Amino acid sequence: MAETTHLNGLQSHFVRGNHTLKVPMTLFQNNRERLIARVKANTKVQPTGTFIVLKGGIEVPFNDTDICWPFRQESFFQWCFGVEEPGCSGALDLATGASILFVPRLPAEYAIWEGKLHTLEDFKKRYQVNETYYTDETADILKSKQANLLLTLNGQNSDSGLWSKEAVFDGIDEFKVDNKTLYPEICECRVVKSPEEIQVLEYVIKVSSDAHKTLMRMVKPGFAEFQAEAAFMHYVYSIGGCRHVSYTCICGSGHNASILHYGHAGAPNNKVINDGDMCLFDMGANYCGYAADITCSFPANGKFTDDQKMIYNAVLAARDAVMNAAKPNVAWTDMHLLANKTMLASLKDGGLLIGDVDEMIEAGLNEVFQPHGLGHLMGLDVHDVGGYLPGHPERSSAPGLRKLRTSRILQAGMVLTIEPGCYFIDCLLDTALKSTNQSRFIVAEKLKRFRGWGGIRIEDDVLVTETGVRNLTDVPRTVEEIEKWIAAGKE
Ligand SMILES: [Mn+2]
Repeated sequence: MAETTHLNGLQSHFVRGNHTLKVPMTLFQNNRERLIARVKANTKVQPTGTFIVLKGGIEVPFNDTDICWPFRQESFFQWCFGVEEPGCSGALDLATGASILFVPRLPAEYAIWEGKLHTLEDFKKRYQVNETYYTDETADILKSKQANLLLTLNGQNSDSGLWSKEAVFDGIDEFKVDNKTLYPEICECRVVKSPEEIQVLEYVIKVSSDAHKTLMRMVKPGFAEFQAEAAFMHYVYSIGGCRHVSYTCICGSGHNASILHYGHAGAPNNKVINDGDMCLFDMGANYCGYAADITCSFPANGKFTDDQKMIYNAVLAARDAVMNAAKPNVAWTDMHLLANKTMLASLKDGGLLIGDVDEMIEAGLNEVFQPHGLGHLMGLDVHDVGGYLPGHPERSSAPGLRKLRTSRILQAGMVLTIEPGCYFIDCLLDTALKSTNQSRFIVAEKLKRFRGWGGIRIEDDVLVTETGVRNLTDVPRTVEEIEKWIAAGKE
């Protein structure tokens, strides 16, 4: 109680209520220490007089209006400082490890809209940094600390192609700036999760799993896709304190399950779910910046047909094969091919394909049925950084593999999604049937049954351990488990 008063109502951890996870600020302190140690060990930079400078996210207005999108902190800055407010920046003294947070100097009248303005001392205690100043003091403070080299962040995100926002401030031209060194090192740090980060990921993945399970029982023919989206968002916020989801909810049913990014503005989860539809729900909450990314595929009426079972089990076999084979020193590209081969072999057993599975891969048939990668790194960003960094395997040009968001060799501490899928996408099937090289594997008569059928994806979030992977996702996965779970909900 005394502490709360002393902190002026501010707390020194991230929490949303009495029942949500308390994330200690030591998580970010530990990240900063890991970064400083890595930059010192891996680069030729002289620590004395060198400061890492990071820019936090800023408010983004709706077009030309004075209303802003709900604020989401910039991920590199979040990783280092865990700061909730926009417009901040931070510096780390490479020689001493000291952390400095710069916050905007807000006019006194902002208290009318934002409530009592926090002091520099409040921010220092709230975020457990060594020093706090206003952003307009950045150059003076760094000069007073004899800074001569600033390491700023300039790098291209290998998923979006967009560039990070480099720190700039009035007076920066009085310093030497190196914007090349930092990016690969901080990305590399973000690839391997600390025990404290894993706790947050476990939490947000558990909340998201529970929301998916609740939805499986809620959905019935006649229910609309957007109601599933609404129920997920309500669950993760009210139960888990997750104000944001990590990406737009994908709530496809029937044919829509074959649209990889269904739920976008032009197709906003607005179909009514029919009896006989498969649902493909890809949804993940976000807590303290950390993402979950889970996909469940299940029959809307709770009972799989034989066709649904055949396709579902082909995808499940791919998922199980990867779950059992993934471990440190294994190449992610090999896991992708393992998943593809396992799935194609099952589709062959099911009578949809004929011929040799290795030849199917050579012909690129794997990308016809699964036109996306097996999975991706996950952390503060749902498609997390570090997928393609110097010193690691480059993107493959082979069908299927070229879609991967990373080709890395697995290492303990990575968190990834495993998300094989099988889809019946008209434009891809039309092209495949026209290609003699691909059509020779397809039983066209059997395929007709699956036109407009949709698709299946099974997506789990896993942690790479010393000996294998630990699945952090907790939802029913086999046909029997799903049918039992839904049936029990009806009783
Ligand atoms: Mn994913």
